[in-house]
Amino acid sequence: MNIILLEQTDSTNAYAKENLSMLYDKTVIVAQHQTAGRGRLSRKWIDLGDGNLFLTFVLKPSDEFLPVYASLTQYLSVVLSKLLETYGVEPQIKWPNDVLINSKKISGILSEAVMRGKTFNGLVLGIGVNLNSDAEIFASIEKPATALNIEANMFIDKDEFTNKLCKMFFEDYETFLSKGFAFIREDYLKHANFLNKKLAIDICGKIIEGTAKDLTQNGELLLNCGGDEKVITIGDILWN
Ligand code: BT5
Repeated sequence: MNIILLEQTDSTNAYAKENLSMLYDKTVIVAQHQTAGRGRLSRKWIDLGDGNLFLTFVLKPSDEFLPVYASLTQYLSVVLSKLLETYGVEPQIKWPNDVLINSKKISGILSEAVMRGKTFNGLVLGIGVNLNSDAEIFASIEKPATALNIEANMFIDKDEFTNKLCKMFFEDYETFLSKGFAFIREDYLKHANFLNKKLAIDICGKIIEGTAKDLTQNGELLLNCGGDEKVITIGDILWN
């Protein structure tokens, strides 16, 4: 594993994509600051200051895209949840991969596949974790958010946290790739906060309502919509 530390960049995912051909498999990019952090669907990831983590894993596992790569974000959400637990907090996973504490978002994950024409060049798997933030700063985010220093009531050593996250991620990475979602299913479900609840899901602007019944073997959401079972592969859970 190589680590590249940047003082500032627009987005660690964008940096990784732009420099992908020069980066080895399993390179980790960490930025002290992000000026244009990205979320999904053109949303933004806000830089809450120095003590927070902005990290991208550069992954080049094969020459073709395999379906298991789609659940790497869920794998990372489980790795992060296990690490957060060592700080004495109780993380919850909101499908597919947001990590929350006390129903407030502490982390977001964004995976992007990089294609050149039809050739798969690799994945950039980005994660933002709020580690040290002032409570007042969350007003700049329109949804409930939190940071580990607030939830664990202690200063968080960012380097130590980063090293542990990378170590835990790569420890089971190859096993996850060979076994798929089944490998993390139990741990994922232990943290899931959405099962057997009535949910509204925003699927690219279309809202679907139903009860979350289970996950498929690939980590997709099984939603019961008035007796009709739907498999949801992408979308955002909206809370009422
Ligand atoms: C995500 O998108 O949650 C994925 C965020 C991934 C960020 C990392 S940082 C390193 C790497 N480089 C990047 O440029 N990105 C990745 P999404 O599910 O679309 O959620 C975005 C929403 O989360 C925003 O619209 C806000 O509501 C909320 N949000 C933004 N910044 C936040 C923060 N710092 N803490 C908690 N919530 C935040």
